[in-house]
Amino acid sequence: MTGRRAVAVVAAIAGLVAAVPSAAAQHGHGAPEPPSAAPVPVDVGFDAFAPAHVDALVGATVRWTNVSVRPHTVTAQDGSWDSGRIGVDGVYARRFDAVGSVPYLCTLHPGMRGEVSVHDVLLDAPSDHAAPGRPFPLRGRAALPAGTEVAIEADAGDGFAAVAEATVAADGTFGADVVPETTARWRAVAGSGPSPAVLLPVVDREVALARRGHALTAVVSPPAPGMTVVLQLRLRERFGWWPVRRARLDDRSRARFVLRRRGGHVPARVLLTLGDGATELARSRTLHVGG
Ligand SMILES: [Cu+2]
Repeated sequence: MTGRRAVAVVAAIAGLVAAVPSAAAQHGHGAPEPPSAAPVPVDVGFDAFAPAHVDALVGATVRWTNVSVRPHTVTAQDGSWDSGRIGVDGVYARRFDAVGSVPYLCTLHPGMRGEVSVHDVLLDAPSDHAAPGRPFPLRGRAALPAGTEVAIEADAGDGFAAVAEATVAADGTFGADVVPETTARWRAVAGSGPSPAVLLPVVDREVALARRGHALTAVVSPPAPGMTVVLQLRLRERFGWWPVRRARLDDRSRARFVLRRRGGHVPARVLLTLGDGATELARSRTLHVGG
């Protein structure tokens, strides 16, 4: 039943505790890339650009790669620049230094159209859902001097309103922890105008925890397959709750932890977290394992 498709984790607690520092040091998968990061990639397909719309920071390079079996061009709609023929597997890169929208097309197949939107400020699309009333880290990048103030705005249906402020760091990134109550669109405002809006879904989730023998099964509802859960144990020798194992919810929104421990009862609970494994969204009741 549950065990087959569940994430089965078998580990000795002693070994898990020893592994905690390395787990804590892991980088969250949603960490923002610095503004000087790799070019924005666009695939040139048989009859379409993918994605057809990209957002880029001022000064960023967009890189088109012909992944199809015939030649194409990347040509500004106003004729101001032209890649020439891009052969199969060929690449064309162009840097964009001015804010604004730049429509382009393929002159060989004029139905192929795309657009580059260039901005002073971009908000990273959240990779996780938020929970109501809990802090959520919003991150972004700016092509603006360090120290520039960035207004963080939200629109839950009544129009955008300022919610938080952030400051551009030396590496061009900025961030603010916001506490959303409901699903909303978010944007950053600085320089020449607002960033494109990103949607931050807010979902109130519950973590049910059941024990059978040495196995703990966590079920998150509403379903959240792929999201991160963390098993915590309250360890007397560590003076509190410690994360001992991290897992991803399977396609049935479950995770299974199998514990082996000699002697003594240990309180255990499971947290639903952001991808960083640290920012809590919901937590289960506490059960006792071992003994
Ligand atoms: Cu073409």
